[in-house]
Amino acid sequence: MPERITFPQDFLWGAATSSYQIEGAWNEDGKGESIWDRFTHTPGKIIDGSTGDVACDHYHRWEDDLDLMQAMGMQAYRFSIAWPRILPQGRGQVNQAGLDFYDRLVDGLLARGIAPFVTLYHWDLPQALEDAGGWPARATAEAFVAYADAVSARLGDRVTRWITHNEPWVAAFLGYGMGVHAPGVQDFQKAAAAAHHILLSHGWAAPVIRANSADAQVGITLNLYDVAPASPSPQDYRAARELDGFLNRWFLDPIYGRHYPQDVTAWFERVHGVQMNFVAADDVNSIAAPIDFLGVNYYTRHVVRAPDEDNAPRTIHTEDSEFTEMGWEVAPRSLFRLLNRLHFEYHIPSIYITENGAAFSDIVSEDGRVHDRRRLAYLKAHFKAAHDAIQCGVPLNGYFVWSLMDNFEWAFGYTKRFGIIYVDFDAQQRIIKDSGRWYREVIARNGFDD
Ligand code: IFM
Repeated sequence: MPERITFPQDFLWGAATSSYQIEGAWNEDGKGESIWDRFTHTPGKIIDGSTGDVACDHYHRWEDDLDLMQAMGMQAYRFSIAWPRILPQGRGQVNQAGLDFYDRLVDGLLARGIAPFVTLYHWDLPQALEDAGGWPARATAEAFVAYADAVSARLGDRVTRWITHNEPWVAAFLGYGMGVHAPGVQDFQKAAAAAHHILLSHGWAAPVIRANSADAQVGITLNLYDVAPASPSPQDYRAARELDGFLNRWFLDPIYGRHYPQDVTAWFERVHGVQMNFVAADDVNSIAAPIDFLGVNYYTRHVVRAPDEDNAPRTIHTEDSEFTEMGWEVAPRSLFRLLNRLHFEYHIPSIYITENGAAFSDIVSEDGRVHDRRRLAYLKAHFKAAHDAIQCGVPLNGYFVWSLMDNFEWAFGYTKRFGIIYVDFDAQQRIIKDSGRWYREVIARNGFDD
């Protein structure tokens, strides 16, 4: 007999996207240049030489996309706002046409009974702000607050769920440390300063959003991992603790009022020469501004082995595990462990999974369908893990699949497909994949048979 898995009555099911990955229209209606426009227009940065200039052309096709969401029974939609559409120079003059686009989008969602979850920053920083120092400069955090003010003043009467930032670790360390994301800087001192200013801007913006949006629930989304040692050796334990500090605790601790973890600041200094001279007296209190929920982006776990030399710890691939096209291990039980850890260690009152999904290579079959069996299995296993966590008392309130549709996967261009809707980028045709069809049933039944 299959086991019936049922979620709590008010559990929200949705899907997520981000502006640069789907919108296109990179220079229309007064939009300014973003760091991702500049980065993708620079030869050699993106694996397939592609850009987000057109992407899914969602800027022009948003009504059809919302109709598709409605047909799939989506209850919530997480999308991000392109800062340079609102403030082409990053600060100063507001571009009304940019705000109008998101105003229509929000109304379109509400008219279809879909709750908007707005992310203010999903990596498309106005290039003008980057030219003035980018996230390593404190002034960018101040500019973010003015931007959050402009957006929440316009949409705050209808939008109640606000996410300040998406994955600060990625924005800071891939963008300014390793240089594989925009703006392509390789400087760990700058990356650490960027991470700090992103968190600071989050803390400063939270009360501003609340002032503009009476029923606002404000949160932040982090990319989090279950990190385990490869063996019981003290060396591997230490390496796992370091990676956990770098990826998870560096963000969770200050957000939840515990300041920056000292073992990680020491590690940063030892391994990357980072000085924490960018932290001003009251910053840790600002970062710890009360928030209503935590957004968790979960994709994989890390099994860690100590490095030979005193360098960054290494993630190893476990034999017999399944891996996605990103090379990420499929590890649903680690989602269960992570959610429990967040609940018991940080006492978080409300959690949403704001992203979870998998890249697999999809083909359109002769019957015109996309039989993405592995993605369906991935989602099912992760939904089950989330359900188990709820049984343990974890206050998980909703789940957003990444992604609503195939899109521009950053440095990988269009070579990785994460969607539950297939996109033919030449014809801009959409096909709901088998995973999307199955997801429609899950939403309708608020659960599934295991
Ligand atoms: O596509 C990204 C998204 O923008 C942020 N989280 C991870 C996804 C998959 O890499």
